[in-house]
Amino acid sequence: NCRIPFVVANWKINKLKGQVFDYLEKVNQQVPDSSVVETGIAAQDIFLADMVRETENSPIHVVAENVHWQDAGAYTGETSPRALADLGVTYVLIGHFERRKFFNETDATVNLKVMAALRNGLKPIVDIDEDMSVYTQSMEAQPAVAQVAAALAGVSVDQIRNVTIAYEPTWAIGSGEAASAQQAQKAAQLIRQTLAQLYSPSIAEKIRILYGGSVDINNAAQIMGQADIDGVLVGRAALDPEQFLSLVAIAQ
Ligand code: G2H
Repeated sequence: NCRIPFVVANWKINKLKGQVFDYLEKVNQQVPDSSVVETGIAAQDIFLADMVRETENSPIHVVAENVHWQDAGAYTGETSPRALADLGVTYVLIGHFERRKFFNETDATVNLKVMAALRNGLKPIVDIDEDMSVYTQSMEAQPAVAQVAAALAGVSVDQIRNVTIAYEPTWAIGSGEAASAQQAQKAAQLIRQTLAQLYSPSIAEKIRILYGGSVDINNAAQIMGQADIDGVLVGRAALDPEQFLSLVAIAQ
């Protein structure tokens, strides 16, 4: 396929300032050009300005972990998509499972945030959970495909090429128990079929689908080897710069 692999580290809220600089210094010049593998690091807002500056001469993309749905206004404590784009942030995670679980993120707010990101030139990485009702009954991986349509409501054919989907089965997040490569592939295939219905098969072929949930250097090759999986969103294993570089090497 024509999709460029994409490896995204998600630091969540686990780094301190000194560690941010140290990590970037270690990985900045070690990642391949974005035409080979795209790389991104998602971090807390407080680090994004430093990260944009530090990665100026590196192919690494700076990724925000969340964004507000209004461009500006009286929304104390939120982060404006316009300000993120202005800062030089490229991508933004939207609707991560932890946002949905701990911060009342809903399909409706996810959709508002996706639209806000696209309107401001940020590229959303939209997280899709597992449909737990199916999983608990059958142990069959089944992405919450309704979340795909809900998240993308109003996203035009022109805009959809800037969207990445990340399938993250709830039970695999931070648990040390990743989906099997087959489960991940089946879920990604279902998501791609949903995208084909929403847009067209040829458009669906161009949209990247990542897998996330306990990815590490031992399971990444198998997972990324699947036909419909175009990369990984990695939490714990990507806290270490060497491991991040190993994951990027696996994606090549
Ligand atoms: C899932 C993932 C990164 P981890 O949240 O988004 O984290 O790799 O630690 O399961």
